[in-house]
Parts: sequence; structure tokens; C-alpha cells
Amino acid sequence: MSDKAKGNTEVLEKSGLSRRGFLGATAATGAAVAATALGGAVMSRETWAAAVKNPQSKIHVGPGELDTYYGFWSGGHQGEVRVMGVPSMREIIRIPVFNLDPATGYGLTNESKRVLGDGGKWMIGDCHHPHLSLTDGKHDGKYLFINDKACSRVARIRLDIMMTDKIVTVPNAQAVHGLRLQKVPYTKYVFCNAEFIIPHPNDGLNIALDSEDSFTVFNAIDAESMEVAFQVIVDGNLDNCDADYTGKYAASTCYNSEKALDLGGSMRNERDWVVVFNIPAIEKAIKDGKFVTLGDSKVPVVEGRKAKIGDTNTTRYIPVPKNPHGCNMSPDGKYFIAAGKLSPTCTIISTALLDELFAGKLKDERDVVVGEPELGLGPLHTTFDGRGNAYTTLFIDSQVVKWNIDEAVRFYNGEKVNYIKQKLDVHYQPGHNHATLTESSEADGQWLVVLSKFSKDRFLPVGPLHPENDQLIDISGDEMKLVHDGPAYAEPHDCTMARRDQIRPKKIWDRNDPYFAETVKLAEKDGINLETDNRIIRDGNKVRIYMVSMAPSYGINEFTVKQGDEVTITITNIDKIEDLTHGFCIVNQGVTMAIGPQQTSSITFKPEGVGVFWYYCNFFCHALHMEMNGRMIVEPA
Ligand code: K7E
Ligand code: CUA
Ligand code: CA
Repeated sequence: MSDKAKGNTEVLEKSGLSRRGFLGATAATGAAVAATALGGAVMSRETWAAAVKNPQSKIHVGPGELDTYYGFWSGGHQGEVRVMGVPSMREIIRIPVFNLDPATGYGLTNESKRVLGDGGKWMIGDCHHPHLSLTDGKHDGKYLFINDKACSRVARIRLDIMMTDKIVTVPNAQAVHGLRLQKVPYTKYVFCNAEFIIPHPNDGLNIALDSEDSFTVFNAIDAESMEVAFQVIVDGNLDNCDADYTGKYAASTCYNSEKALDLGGSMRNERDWVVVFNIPAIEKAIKDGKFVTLGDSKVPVVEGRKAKIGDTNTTRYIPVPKNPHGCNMSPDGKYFIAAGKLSPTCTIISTALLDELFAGKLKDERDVVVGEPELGLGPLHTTFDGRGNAYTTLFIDSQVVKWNIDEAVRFYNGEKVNYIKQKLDVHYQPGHNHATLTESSEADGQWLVVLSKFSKDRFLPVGPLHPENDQLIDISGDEMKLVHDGPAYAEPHDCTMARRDQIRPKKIWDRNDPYFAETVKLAEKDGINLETDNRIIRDGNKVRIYMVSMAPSYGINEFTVKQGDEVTITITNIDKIEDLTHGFCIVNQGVTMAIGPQQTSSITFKPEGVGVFWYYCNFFCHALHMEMNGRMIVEPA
């Protein structure tokens, strides 16, 4: 066990749960313990080093060659998304979402401020779960959605331009964590969990968190309008979620069924639960007027607490051990798999039995559980290869365990079968893992990325703050083979991958793009043709400057404003050449933005000080790029 793993065990022991206690607590059968102890083939350091050095090796993407998969990485509390190439694990670009991005001017330009709305005052985020939109269970290349736990938001990225185009703040909620998409018939809803229990109203008067008026909500956001379509009140808290392949059910894990306010309390129950949401029943309840609204928000809020659902039949609570974390739907649509975290097990929930559960035909909620394999210590998240195998991260054991789902189901039915296929050491303490196309019906079992939380000795030392370690594992054969380590800055949590033919980004901007349509409208009000006009318009103490850019010059070389003016600069890049982006930066003014080919970008600011201020292009665009500059003159008031 690594020192970090030891550290974790110590933490757990202090909180009354020993490593042995884990195993003891879950009535492990002898056979299951034997299966866990079996372990698996671990590729030696020499073998994988040789595999990586071999230029013919599968993971080597040579100069000029393209990766076969797009990877979209959460940028963690950098509040962004990172686009990677897989299998090379090269970072291709970053997409700012909740954060300030000086390179593109995201957070500074008027276009990005319209996207950010009120949340623009924060400019922080905590991204965990990036997910790609689907049609008929397959990635359709339209959108990527991602949560912000820090400010309770959900953002949408348009994949054709790879930019964030809408953000919604979820009302009546604190900390949007788990996020998954409706897969069938298409991504109509973005499902997401508000994690923390808060009082309603949260007015500072009513602060008892154990009262009936304190709860958290499951949310569905309309993927097109990006408005919250409905919320469901639940018992306990909410962690991760997923949706099925019929479009009917979503499920979320809850680790705090105790509604405890401290660590010990939240580990009191041997079992917490998975909440299953019946989407058509929720929609019907809303149609029938069986909802309330909370505070100022107009979002319909449906009752989903056990004791209160009445005839709306919106939810069911399936007991699962213990502080469960990951919730993952298998690509064949058959199972929701909840990872036990404080139990060494995963719980397999059959989607085929959910109709019967909601129809009241089952005696017990646990009757939908068709397997509960013992896998190892600290199971967090599960991913799939499309060949019937599941891969679960074991946080405490620092391993990924490959296991066969149907064999685990047979084992649960009493058959003596060893469902564990292999255990592979990873470095160190993995959170999510993610196989290629695993969240779609096309899971192809080629690559597995393991997002290890600690890197410790895997990279050159960089001081007390370490990067994480994203490890690439070849899962195309019978045996998992670790082939690459890659550092990741704080702190991705999760990623998702699609085949490169499934993502179809534009090469240059469309002049009618909605991203800057509002800016175009404002220019039209000033009688400006953005593609030809270079003009300065004074309107009281507001000055609007319109210019084009074409390598290597701006349409306006010098302009004059007065101290105290509010200045808006709108630039249209009339170059039509792929990869010809210009920048606009005014020295000592905190003004910077990018203008892609055929894009219009604008920025509004109040100049600081008086005098001559040079502006220049900060994207290399031409042999005379250094000469692409001009001057803003600020006259004293
Ligand atoms: Cu496990 Cu936020 Cu998906 Cu972190 S969550 S690991
Ligand atoms: Cu335009 Cu550099
Ligand atoms: Ca608990």
C-alpha cells in the first residue's frame, strides 16, 4: 500500500472504520474474498516503458498524425474544459467556462459577459462532470455540458465553435455536483444533482437542517433553452447520477441518508440509497399541477420524498451500501451500477425491473438489485468496454479492477464464478475512470483513462502542490496495460471521449453566428457595416469604436477619447483564412481579446489615466505581426 493509501486508512480508522472493518461490515462470502485477493497481471515498468518507446506502438501519434479520439477533460477548479487528443494525451486547447481566460478575453468581452450573466462577478468554478449530448444513445457532436459545484451552475459548450454559449444558475440549490444527460431519444434534459441540504426559504431565520423544510433537489435542465425544467425534492443528499437508455429513468446516489452535519454522522447507516427518478411520472405531475414553486423561482418543484410522493409516483429509494459515490449506466442499457465507496462492493440495479418497481409489483426496493460484487477497497466509479466488462476504480487500493457484469450477477444467484478478471495498480488513488465511448451505446473498449488523484513520485517535483496523474490504459485486449502517465492541473475529476468523426468543429466563424449576434445588432443600430466600416461614434460620454482587422493591420490606427469616457471597441476580423486569429490588447489598460477569422469581438472599459496608450495584436498572424498596432489617446477631462 502506498503511503497515501495508508494515510487514508488512518483517516478511516480514526472515524471508526478500519480496513478490516470494511470487509467485515459487508457479510463477504469466502469466495468473494478469494476473488478480491486474486489480483491480476500488472505490466512491469520495463514492459510499458518499452511499449511506449517503440515508435510503432499504438499510442504513438507521430508528427502530423491525428489522434483517433477527442477527450474532453473537466478543468476542475480552474473552471474550464480541456480538449485532449487520445491516445497521445496531448492537450489541444482549453475552453474557458466559469473562469477568466486572458488568451481569448473570455470574461472580459461583451459576448462572453452575456454568456456569464450574473455569475460573471465570480469568475471561479469547480467543474467535475463533462458530458457530450446524444441522439438515440450515440454522441451527436452538438454540445458538451458541465457542472460548477462552486456556484451551483451548469454550462453548455457548443462543439462547433468549442465555446461556452449558455450558463444557468440552478435556483433553490447549493453545489451542483453529479451531472448526466438524457440519452434517448435525444438529450432533451441535462440531469444534475444539487448536493447540499439547505433550508427553504434560506432566509437566515430558518436554519434547522433537520426540519421538513430543509432538503435538496434533483434537477432537469432543458438542453436547448438552458432553463431549469423541473426540480424534485428528495430525502437525504445527492451525489452522482446517470440516465438510462429508454429515456424514462435517471438515478442518483445519496451518501448522506442520515442528513448528518458531521463526518461520523454521515457514516452511521450501513446502507444509504440510490434514488430512481421516473421522468414521465414527474412530467405528468407537473402537467396535473402537482407542484410548488420555491422563493422567487418559477421552476416547478415536484415532491419526491418517500413519505410524501403520494400518487405522483415520482421516485423510489433503493438501499445500497454505504456512502455510495459513482452511478454509472452500462452501455447495453441493462444496469445502473452504484459504487459503494465505504463498502468494497458495487450494487447492480436492473433497469428491466424498474417498471415493476414503480408499478408496485415488487415486495421490496432491494428486489431490483441483481448483483453486489465485492471488488476491493474504496470503489468510486465504473466504466465499460461494451464487451460485458466493467472497470471500477478502487480509491483506497489504488487499483482499477476489471470485472464481468453478467458473471457478478450469476455469482449473486449462487453460482461459483470468479467475476474478477484483473486488478491493475494505478498511481495513485483513482477517482473517475472513463473508457472510450462508454457513455453511449457505441462503447468500443479501446482506451481507458484513469484520473488518479495523487501523482507523488510520477513526475519531476514541482513543489508542495502536485498535479494529478491521468493514466492511459490499453483495454483492447484481454489484459489491461498501463501505457501513459500525464499530469493534469487541479483537478479534473472526470473526462469523456468521442470518436474524432463524431465532433465536427468549424474552421472559421460564420458571420451569422449567434455568439456575436447581439453585438452585430448593436452595430446595426449605429448604422455600421462591420465588415467594411472603420468609424468612431461619440454618444455623450460613451464612445463606440468600430474597426476591421486584416493581417497585419487594424482598420483604425489611432483614436482619441476623453478621461471618464466609457469606451466600446468592436473589431471584426475580415480575414477568411483558417487559423488566422488576431488579438487586441491595449497596454496598461487590462484590455485583451481574440478575434477569430470572420468573428466579431467587442470589449467595453473605462480607460485609466491620460496620455498615449499603444494597442497591439497578440496572436501571431503575419510576418509583420509585431507591426500590427495603433494608439489610443486619452485626453484629460
Ligand atoms: Cu468522484 Cu465530483 Cu465525479 Cu470527484 S466526483 S472523483
Ligand atoms: Cu494580427 Cu498578430
Ligand atoms: Ca451515509
